[in-house]
Amino acid sequence: SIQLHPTRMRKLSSCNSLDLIEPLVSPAAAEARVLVINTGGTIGMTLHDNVLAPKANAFVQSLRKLPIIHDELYAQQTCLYNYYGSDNTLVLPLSKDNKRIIYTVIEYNPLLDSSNMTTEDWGRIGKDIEKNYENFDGFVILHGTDTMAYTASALSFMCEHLGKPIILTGSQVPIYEMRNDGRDNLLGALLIAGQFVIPEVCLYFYNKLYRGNRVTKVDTGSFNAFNSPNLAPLAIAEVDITINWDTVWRANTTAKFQVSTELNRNVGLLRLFPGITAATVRAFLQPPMEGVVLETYGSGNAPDNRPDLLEELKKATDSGVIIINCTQCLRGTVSASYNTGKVLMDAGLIAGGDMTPEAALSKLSYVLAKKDLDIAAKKKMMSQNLRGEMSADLAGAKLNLSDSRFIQVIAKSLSISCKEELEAIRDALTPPLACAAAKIGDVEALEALKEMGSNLCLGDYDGRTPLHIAACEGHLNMVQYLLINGASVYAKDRYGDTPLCNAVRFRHKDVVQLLRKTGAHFSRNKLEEAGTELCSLAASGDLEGLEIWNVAGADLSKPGYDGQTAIQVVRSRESERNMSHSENHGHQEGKQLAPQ
Ligand code: ASN
Repeated sequence: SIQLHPTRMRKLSSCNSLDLIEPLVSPAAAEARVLVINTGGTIGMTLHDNVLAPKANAFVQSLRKLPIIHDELYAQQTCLYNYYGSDNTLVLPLSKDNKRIIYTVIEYNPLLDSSNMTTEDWGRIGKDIEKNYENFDGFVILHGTDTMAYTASALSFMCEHLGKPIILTGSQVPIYEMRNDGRDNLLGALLIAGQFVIPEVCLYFYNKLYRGNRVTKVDTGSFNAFNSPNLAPLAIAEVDITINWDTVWRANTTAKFQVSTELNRNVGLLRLFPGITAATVRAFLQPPMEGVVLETYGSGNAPDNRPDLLEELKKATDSGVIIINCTQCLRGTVSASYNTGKVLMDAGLIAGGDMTPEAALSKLSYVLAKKDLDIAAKKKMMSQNLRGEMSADLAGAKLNLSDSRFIQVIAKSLSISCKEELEAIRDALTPPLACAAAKIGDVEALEALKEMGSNLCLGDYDGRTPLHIAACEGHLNMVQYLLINGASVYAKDRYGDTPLCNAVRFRHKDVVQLLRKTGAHFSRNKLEEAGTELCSLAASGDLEGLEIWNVAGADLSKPGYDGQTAIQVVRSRESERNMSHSENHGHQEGKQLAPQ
């Protein structure tokens, strides 16, 4: 039999194509939802007068006809259009991991060649994600390649406390052409956004997933158009999709997701070149300029025999302009190795580490817009690593797996010595060990596992993460520890349960509150289903149960399957109780039920 979410199953009765249902739909295929925001770019362009320009209202229709991108039979069988109330919701064929990715496409008007993108457009994308955050597991932004690295960088800063994947992609050749890279890019982005909780703004192109604020466009004519010179890809999609979990950026707060659309536009990029005049530099640094990325030579160098030039830079930083020193080289970092670099530090520039100019510029724009910070705080923020946009100065503090006694002992007993095998053992062993530590609330043990280089967000064989376990057990400080060490509130176990579901089930109100504060929420389906569960709690007079659901975000006035709400059930129970009370001449005490 087909197994759909019960809500959609029920709605099948209102669907005409009921007779189409056959056991073709894989049983127990979990569904994930992805929102696709189409902003434009080559992927949806056609030729007009021999040049490419965006074509409106054509994209979804053409996707619908591509069987690798849309499974029409499944859509019919499961009444997809009926349920989502629009025909811009499509579904991928079943993934290798038995997942169905349902995606809804919204199209901007006008669609833009990305050369036309502005900071307002970034804000619009951010707001749309924020508005739809709770209804989707991940987001795919279709975007032109020309300024995609800027948008990806900007969104990475604007999206504060992000817990779900946001993946930008596009193509070099329109999806309407026979040979194109758009189909593969879209498909890869959807599969990753729907199946992996990578809480980052990413860019997916030519089989690779990159951190969005690390990329730059390097090729106008190759399908392999992007490069992330200073950070290895987060994932590679070849025969399998391999996620490099050690590189994935992890949450370190218990704050809720929000998008900051305030951006300061008085920023600029200035590239040094031999013979640049002081007048050029002075003109560039005039008010209203507030922040500049200076693209310097090599490891952050500038002429040290040009006092006129250095004087202009110093005057500007003294008057409060923030100047970031980034290298013109594609790869590498600025460092204090030469006198020609030191003179820039003396002139008040801030080292930009290995940030791309795109990342440095959008970070300036984001930081300078923070009205509640003074200039010193803004400068400090600019030199800090906010979203993985720059490499931390490890100063020899690299984790060394072979230092770990525990893994060494196991490796020895299994006659294993090479690094890859050691890592494989670590990865196989630590998720269940971390879960065991979470079960008994042993934060120290988790700390030790973390020091071993283990990722505390990985799930065990059932996809249950330490956060799930700690939520079940009600270990509040353990939950707190995990959240600030990268655990995801959106992790789902094999039964589709999140830590929030677990905390509600085992009635740990304080844990529910903390998870909610961090942005945890029930899925739309779960909230729709909740009515019946709430009514049954109400019918058994379980007020504590009702309260915990309420704290978790459920709506107590949501009707159950028979149209009654939990509140109505409580009331009718109460009046029944009163009646039997008076029938029994007030001699019998009923169960405590009256809501306070
Ligand atoms: N000009 C196009 C754009 O950025 C280039 C592309 O998408 N490949 O919108």
